[in-house]
Amino acid sequence: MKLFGKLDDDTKKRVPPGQFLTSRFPVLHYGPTPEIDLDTWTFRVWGEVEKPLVMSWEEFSALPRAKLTIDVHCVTKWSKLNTTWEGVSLKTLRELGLVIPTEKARYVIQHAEYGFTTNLPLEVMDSENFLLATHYEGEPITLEHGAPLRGICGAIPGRDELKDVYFWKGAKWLRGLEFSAVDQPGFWEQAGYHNEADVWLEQRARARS
Ligand SMILES: Nc1nc2c(c(=O)[nH]1)N[C@H]1C(S)=C(S)[C@@H](COP(=O)(O)O)O[C@H]1N2
Ligand SMILES: [Mo]
Repeated sequence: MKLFGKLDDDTKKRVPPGQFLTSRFPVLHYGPTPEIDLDTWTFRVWGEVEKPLVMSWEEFSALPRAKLTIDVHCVTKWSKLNTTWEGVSLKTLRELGLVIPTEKARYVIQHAEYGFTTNLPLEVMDSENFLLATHYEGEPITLEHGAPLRGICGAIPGRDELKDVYFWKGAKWLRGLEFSAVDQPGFWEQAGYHNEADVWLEQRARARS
């Protein structure tokens, strides 16, 4: 492919080692696409928080939203630059007092439909390049991409101090967040993917012991 040869230096810097660019938006997940009923849908927060939270779709969609443009990097080696999302940040949930992690909270486990989970350190979920997203490119996220709510994570160009993790660390069809004192490797992490998933360090597969 000649594609990479045409990239300017600034763009090349945004492509992590071992990745190639795509302008498509591949759909990748394990298992079937769920059916969602927004009338009975809930978003829950539990575990190491001062008080558990349950919100309806109506309540969740009334929360203040933030916009985020990130480069996303899939462990299967495709990267997509400049994807724009809208949704609710963990920072907003904290500022509104809806989520108050306890002193013991160190990790956040995203729980999705069909029991899919993925885990991140609290400080990664808390940072600017992670969002609980409801919209993609100005439109509600489509069902195959994780409607009505998914975690998203990626790289903000120029913000080298932020940790960038592979896209599997954002759960599609997200239904809740579990705060935990101990780490709990999720679905792909248990299947052999690297627990930390740093895209610049190419932490793709778990090191074999
Ligand atoms: N619920 C759920 N979320 C998931 C996955 C999954 O299997 N189930 N796969 C992850 C992986 S490996 C990737 S690369 C992204 C893909 O998101 P996309 O289909 O919108 O491109 O979703 C992530 N979130
Ligand atoms: Mo992936």
